[in-house]
Amino acid sequence: MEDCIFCKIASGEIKSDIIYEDDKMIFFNDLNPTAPIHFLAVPKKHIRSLNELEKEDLNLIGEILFKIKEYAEKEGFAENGYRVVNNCGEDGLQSIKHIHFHVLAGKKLAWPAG
Ligand code: DGP
Repeated sequence: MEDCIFCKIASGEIKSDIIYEDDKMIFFNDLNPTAPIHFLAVPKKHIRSLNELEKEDLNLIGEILFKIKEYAEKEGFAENGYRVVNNCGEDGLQSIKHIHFHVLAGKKLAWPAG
């Protein structure tokens, strides 16, 4: 996807604060963090939003969630807990049209959202 900022981050064209990467996904710190720990977990494959998810992508999404869990354990914030958020579409306030999961941790988070 030529004009996708997250594709450009994944390809290295745009620099970001990468905290984890493999052949399928990339994790990097959010530009505008709203918690002491706030990073984005992003598949390298360009999927526009949750609405465009196909059955063939299910393993990929499962692997991303599993890697978030492993990362939380490794970094020591799994025990206190964390939040994984996907914003989808206009009402969901999705600003970047490449599916991503916000991971928030490091404080007692507020709820409800909305
Ligand atoms: P949303 O699409 O609303 O779920 O959130 C997109 C998030 O992406 C937002 O919290 C800010 C972050 N973001 C946007 N552009 C960049 C960027 O160039 N680098 C980084 N690290 N984060 C970005």
